[in-house]
Amino acid sequence: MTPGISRRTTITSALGVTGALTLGVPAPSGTAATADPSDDSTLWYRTPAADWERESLPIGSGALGASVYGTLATERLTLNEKTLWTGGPGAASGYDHGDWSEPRPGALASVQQRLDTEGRLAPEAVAAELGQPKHGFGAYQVLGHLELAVPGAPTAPDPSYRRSLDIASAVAAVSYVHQGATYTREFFASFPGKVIAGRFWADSPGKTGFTLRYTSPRQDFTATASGDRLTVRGALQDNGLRFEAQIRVRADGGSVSAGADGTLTVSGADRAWFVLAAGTDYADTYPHYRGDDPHREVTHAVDAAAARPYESLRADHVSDHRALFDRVSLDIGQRLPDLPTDQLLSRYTGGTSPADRALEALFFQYGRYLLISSSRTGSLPANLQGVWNNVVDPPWSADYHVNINLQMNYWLAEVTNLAETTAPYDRYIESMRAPGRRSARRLFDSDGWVVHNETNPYGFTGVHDWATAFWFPEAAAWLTQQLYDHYRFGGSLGYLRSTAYPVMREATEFWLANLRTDPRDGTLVVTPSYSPEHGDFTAGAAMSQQIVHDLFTNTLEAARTLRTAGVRTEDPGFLSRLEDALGALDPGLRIGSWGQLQEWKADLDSRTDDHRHVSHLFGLHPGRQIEAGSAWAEAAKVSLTARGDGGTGWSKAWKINFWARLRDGDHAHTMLSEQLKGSTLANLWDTHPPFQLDGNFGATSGIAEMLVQSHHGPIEILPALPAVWPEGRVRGLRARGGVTLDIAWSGGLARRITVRASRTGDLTLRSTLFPGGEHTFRADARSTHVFPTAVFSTAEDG
Ligand code: FUC
Repeated sequence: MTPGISRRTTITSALGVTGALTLGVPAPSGTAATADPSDDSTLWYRTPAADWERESLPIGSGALGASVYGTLATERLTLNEKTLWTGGPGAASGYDHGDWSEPRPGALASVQQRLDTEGRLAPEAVAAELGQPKHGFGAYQVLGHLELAVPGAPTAPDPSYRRSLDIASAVAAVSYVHQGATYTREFFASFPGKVIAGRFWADSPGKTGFTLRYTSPRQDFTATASGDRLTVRGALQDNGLRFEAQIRVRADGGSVSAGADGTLTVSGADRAWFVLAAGTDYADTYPHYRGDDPHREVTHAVDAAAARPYESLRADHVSDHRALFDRVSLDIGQRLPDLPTDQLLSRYTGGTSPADRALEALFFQYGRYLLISSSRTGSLPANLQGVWNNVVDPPWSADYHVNINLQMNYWLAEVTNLAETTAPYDRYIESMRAPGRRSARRLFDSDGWVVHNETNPYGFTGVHDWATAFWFPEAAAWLTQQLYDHYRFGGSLGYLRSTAYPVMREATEFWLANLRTDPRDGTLVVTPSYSPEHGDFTAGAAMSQQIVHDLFTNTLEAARTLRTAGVRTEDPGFLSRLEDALGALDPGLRIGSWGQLQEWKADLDSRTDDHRHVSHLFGLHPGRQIEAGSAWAEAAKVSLTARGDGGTGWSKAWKINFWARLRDGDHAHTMLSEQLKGSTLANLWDTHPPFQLDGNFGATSGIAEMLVQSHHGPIEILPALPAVWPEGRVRGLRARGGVTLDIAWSGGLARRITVRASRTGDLTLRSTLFPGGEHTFRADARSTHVFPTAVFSTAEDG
């Protein structure tokens, strides 16, 4: 943990008294000492990696990624550039965005009519009417592999061998002793430097050398070496997307030479390092999705990095990463034993040991690390595998599934103080509007924008014909939730007006045009409606209704906020149309025959159903329609209990969030431990199986939800603390309303709450700390508010 430092701060007491008092506050971002390799933010191993999926260690700068998994003799980095995708315009099999190639007049109305009369339809029957074969969707491509063959390296690791990833400084390393010398390799991906960098050195001079080579599973490139530079250029066969990577090697002492076979060799150096830049001619602009040839930018990035001292490149990287990473610290009583991470994981029981706490705290921070590394301004958002992929045909194309997965990737972003990482998400959603409008017109003959079950970087907003996963027009509405939440957390009216609201409003237009009156009860319903990947098609499934309810509620709130602020956004009729529709909307909340929250409008739920999607609880999380303690929450608990504690990695992660929202900290912790025991690989990547990163992000979000919630307005402190975390403190979590919080607790109860507000206004805290359980006060944007006042008498931090 970053130690507190003592400084003079102006604080306002719980009683409203303002005074200058001395108290411990955490060190500002970026000033913490470099992590000790044995501290609680390092993953480390005693053996080289043999398996990419289970053992590689990921580094990334958002646009670029590498997974480090070499042996002693050959260090290996699998390389990624986030936009390297087949499919889209120019794809060999043609491309139509998933929109129907021919108009289908009456097709949608006929399915709706059949649902009115028959009540339910098999997914295959609906897919036959509304689906079409998928073509040109494409897949995320590995960029290639960087192999560094080290002459004379030992074949087997010595006992001092160590492979590590320090997630606080975002540096991966390998070290070992050989014939009396200590050898070290380290790697990082720099967001400010726009390069991946690596350095090899030994503690005695002249002993560093390697031959560096680029390899690829595709045959679509040329690799040429000249001087200290290796240039890889190519174009994907499928769609002609151009890509380029350049690597430059530098050495202190010794020599660097280029081979005719496209290799670079360093020999007899004291230290040697490389920098690598890569890019493609992808652009996120409909309809062509092509921009400039990457040559200029790649050359510029690699030359600028190669011209700098390695130390300064590294220092800039570390401070850029720490400026985000260090904002949050979590202490739940962890004590890291001298155990490599794979053993820490295999010995984990979810019990009371400080080693179990160490894994949980590490897993929490790892989700933050992975988001920082895979989602930075200037490229696409984090995909199903973040940015890391080692093949040409990854599972589910390593795409953007939007029936939960992409959304889950960003659940942690605001609450764990990484709001900047949502910029690529916003831009991606924004760029989906143009093709999404086209899909709305071609499939629904409607205004608004739409996207279905999964999408790619080329605006695939239509459908395909995998019967249980092709139809989910609610995705657009769900995707806007994060944009509105970004406003709720950060409070920027400019953002709400220019970025969030236009996207929300257009998604709202779509649903205003597409809800239908249910002839059975006169409510407005989504039809056809499909509870993701589960059951039959019906009208008005719970998730469909709850998502539209969420969208309408958010859009109304946003429009009123903007109107109050004097921003003209509306034709006068829009708000009243929206209010009327929300009033007539079936809210998607029904309690069924066995006390469960119904997944469908008719009572069709089976008690023995353990499907991984728990879609009908959307209103509990990530929605805010269901309040803890209500009858709906009780019914949700019945459903969740019936679904059980199993599931895929991301499903378990979602269940952490659900139980936290139900204020059952012990059950939330049970789900966290189920995820760690059954759905986490040795490198702490979540596994569906296979590897899929949404579970990491969802688990970090779930842990944050156990500590702070603010979706209903009041800020709930420690709403779901499990018995196994009786003492602890968290620093830097965010709550809606522009609030940053530190909380210290003991005996399972909050002892001190520190609030830093970014704007002046009333805030309500809910905590056992206050008589009656609640305290409302006027937060001052320039002050730190500490509760309770009694703590003022001591300079102790915590
Ligand atoms: C959703 C899930 C699957 C998988 C896929 C990528 O469709 O139902 O389990 O996670 O996304």
